[in-house]
Amino acid sequence: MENVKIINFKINTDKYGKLTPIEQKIDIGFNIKRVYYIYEVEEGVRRGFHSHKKLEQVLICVHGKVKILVKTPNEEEIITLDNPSEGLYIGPNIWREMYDFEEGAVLLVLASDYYKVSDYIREYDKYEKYYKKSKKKEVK
Ligand code: T46
Repeated sequence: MENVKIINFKINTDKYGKLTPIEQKIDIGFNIKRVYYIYEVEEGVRRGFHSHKKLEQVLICVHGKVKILVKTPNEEEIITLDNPSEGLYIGPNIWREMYDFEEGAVLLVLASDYYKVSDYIREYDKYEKYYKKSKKKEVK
């Protein structure tokens, strides 16, 4: 779907285990200004429920398993992340929810900007309006 894609990172396997490098501008199309990770999420918890105006991010489940719902007013998709060599790119203007965190799961996020409260849209009806307005602007 628009502004969402899976990125497959390189895996270096040898007799000592596996190593996956991630390099800015090579594996990730944006400059990484922030890294955070979500962990110790209890069973039944659903997080997210927002969209970003400008922020680009790549989500990587470095341990365990988690489901990500990505949604626009026109389409939606559920992606299971359970592979540390796979990233989910989510660009601007996409509603997201994260749920079904497996016990011990760690969701690592690479972000294109610092934490800015003003970039969040946390109510779905406001997001829908913002999305439709920005699509109209694109057509002009
Ligand atoms: C996103 C999904 C995938 C900070 O202080 N700095 C930060 O960089 C972040 C991301 C959060 N926070 C604070 C703000 C809240 O008090 O940490 C608390 C939890 O954040 P939030 O409720 O926004 O977490 P999620 O899991 O709903 O969403 C996060 C990101 O905020 C968001 O950008 O796309 O993960």
